[in-house]
Amino acid sequence: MAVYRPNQNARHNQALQFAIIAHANQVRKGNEHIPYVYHVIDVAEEVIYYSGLPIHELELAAVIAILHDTVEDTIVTVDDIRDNFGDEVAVGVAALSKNAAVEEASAVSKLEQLRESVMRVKASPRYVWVVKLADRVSNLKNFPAMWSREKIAHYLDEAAYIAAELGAASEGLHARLVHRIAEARRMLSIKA
Ligand SMILES: [Mn+2]
Repeated sequence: MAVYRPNQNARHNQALQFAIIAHANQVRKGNEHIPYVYHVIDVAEEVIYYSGLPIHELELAAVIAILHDTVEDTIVTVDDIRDNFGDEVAVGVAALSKNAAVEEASAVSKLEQLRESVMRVKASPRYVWVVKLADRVSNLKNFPAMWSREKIAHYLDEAAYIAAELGAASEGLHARLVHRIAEARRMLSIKA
């Protein structure tokens, strides 16, 4: 069976350099000592180690993982991604970026925003689903210090919804996510 070797993959390395530059001035929420790009590398590693995708889809998923927050969080546009990485990657990153129009319509509740974002991922190939699962696995590793118990509990409910809706794309990442949710809920109940 072919093994995915990121260090020998030109597009993977190009994506890393692109993300490092795009997120250069950004730090993790609630932990300003951690450069933001650490998160997207973690998401790509979750995809590579646990998604179980065949190698071609795995390469696409890893590249999309590395770039998944560039459009939402930086000045990079979907057209920039398309010019540098092609249409499949651009469409994947677009599906994983918050829809600004939906977000700005204040009538749209957080729950509807989540449903809309999961729906967009569901309409995409499964190599996009696995990035959404891996993103949430990564985000459950540490919570920003300023988050309240209620906020964390709500975030875990959202994660459970994502696991239920998208888990079919990867047994490995579904298991990772379900495990993280259970662990975090247990920690929350201990802190109470
Ligand atoms: Mn992310």
